[in-house]
Amino acid sequence: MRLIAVEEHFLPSEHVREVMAAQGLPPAAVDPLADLGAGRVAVMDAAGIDVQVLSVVAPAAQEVAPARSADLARALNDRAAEAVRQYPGRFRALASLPMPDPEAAAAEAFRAVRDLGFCGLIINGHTGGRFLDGAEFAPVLAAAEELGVPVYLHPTYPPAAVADAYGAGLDPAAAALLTTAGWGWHVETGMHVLRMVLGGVFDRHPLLQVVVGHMGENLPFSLLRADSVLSRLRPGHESVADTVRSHVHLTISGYTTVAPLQCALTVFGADRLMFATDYPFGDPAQHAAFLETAPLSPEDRHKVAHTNAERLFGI
Ligand code: GRE
Ligand code: ZN
Repeated sequence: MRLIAVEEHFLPSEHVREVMAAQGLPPAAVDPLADLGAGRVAVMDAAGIDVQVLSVVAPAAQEVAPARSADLARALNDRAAEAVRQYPGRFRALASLPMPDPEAAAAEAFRAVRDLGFCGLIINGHTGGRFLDGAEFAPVLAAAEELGVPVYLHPTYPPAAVADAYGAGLDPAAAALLTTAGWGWHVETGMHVLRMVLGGVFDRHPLLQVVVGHMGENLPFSLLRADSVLSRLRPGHESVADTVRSHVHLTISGYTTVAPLQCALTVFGADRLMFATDYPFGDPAQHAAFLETAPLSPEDRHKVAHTNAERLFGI
């Protein structure tokens, strides 16, 4: 069975310092992130993964000065394009965008998709505390619509006020993990999607399709509760739950247990769920084994493994 993994990260070693400067320290997995060559392909082969859709690790080009972000995003995208050329058929890529300069971000989206053949865009959460319902980001979302490619909405490090509030009084290491991969990233990304609905993003951008990882960033579990509270804010509109389910796709990245999978399938359906491993933070072999043994019909297993990604990303 063809296997396409759609949230697979990289970070060229020459950009580690600049990309991770906002966090004060580089991510632990620098070596596998930097490898876009034979080592990465060997990991894919060992797990039975045919295609990795590459993206730069968060926050990519979103935490640098606006004047620098466009050059940084271009350099990161050029490196991904080189890997795709070197391993045709094994790699595709999502464009990193200079979100601090939204007009430049829209221009880079056009360059990456039209000139470099990228199959989607990735946006790492908020940009300087601003979310995608902000009017200044309309050119980027309009570019995604015009190009016909999805936007992968990936978690990023929380705004300082959020990290301070939820980290206060905790051991610094515990605070850092609780507000990121241990919980905070995921609720923030689910909330970002709901902000987009309430802020009218999908009314203004009816063709926009968004992908979120981590088995839906808590949306499958909480969508109907949110719907019952929030839909009354939008009388005369499609319900919040239906809006989310017609604009948002999920990936399993980082999740290899059955209960959340069943919740995602029940609430979103098998046509909106895709395989991803969050490499190198997730274990590709473990994710592949999970998909192989998960309680899915043969038809749904094919949808999650490759058919949905082929259709959405044009792979
Ligand atoms: C991710 O990209 O989702 C990620 C990281 C770092 C640690 C864990 C994780 O970038 O899931
Ligand atoms: Zn990730």
